[in-house]
Amino acid sequence: MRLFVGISLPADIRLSLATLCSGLAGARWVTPENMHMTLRFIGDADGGMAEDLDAELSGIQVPEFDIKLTGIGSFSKRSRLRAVWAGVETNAALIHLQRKIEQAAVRAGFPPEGRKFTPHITLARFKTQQIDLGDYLEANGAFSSAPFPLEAVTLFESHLGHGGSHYVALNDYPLRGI
Ligand code: 3AM
Repeated sequence: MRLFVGISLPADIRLSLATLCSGLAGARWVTPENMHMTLRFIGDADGGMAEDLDAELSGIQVPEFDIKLTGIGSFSKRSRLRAVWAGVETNAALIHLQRKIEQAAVRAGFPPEGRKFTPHITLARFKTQQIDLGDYLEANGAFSSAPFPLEAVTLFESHLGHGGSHYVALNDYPLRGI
């Protein structure tokens, strides 16, 4: 199974993100039910490793905290636009939580993630070459959400399909006080 650890977003936040999902030619927009924040992509795991990961994630002790979405960013590869996303206001508690999840993944036997953590919520993916984001950023770049509590981390299974991926929550790990 193909796994990742992430955050489910409240319905009202997903609805406000959906207002950002138009006005870019060639975009494959993420549907509101698929919107999430990835904390750690895990990739393929067999049942035993998934169980070890589940046990490690259950042991994480981090207090609940608020996050706030702000701004629009993008990822490109070899100067080709790959994704447009909503950003997250700088948040030391979120970085701390992500480190704990990284440690849990490594303890469960997965290779360390080499890439820097850039918290984001993907809104659109692209396969085409030249896309000018200028008008879109002018219209949407000032986006921000109300702060909302991050109450749990979720282990997701990702199913790749012709119509796009869909994600199934396998388990939630509530944040709690220490
Ligand atoms: O949260 P986003 O949408 O940015 O692109 C995939 C998605 O990211 C990413 O993991 C999230 C859940 O599927 N992903 C897919 N394959 C990946 C890989 N090989 C990957 N991230 C890193 N390495």
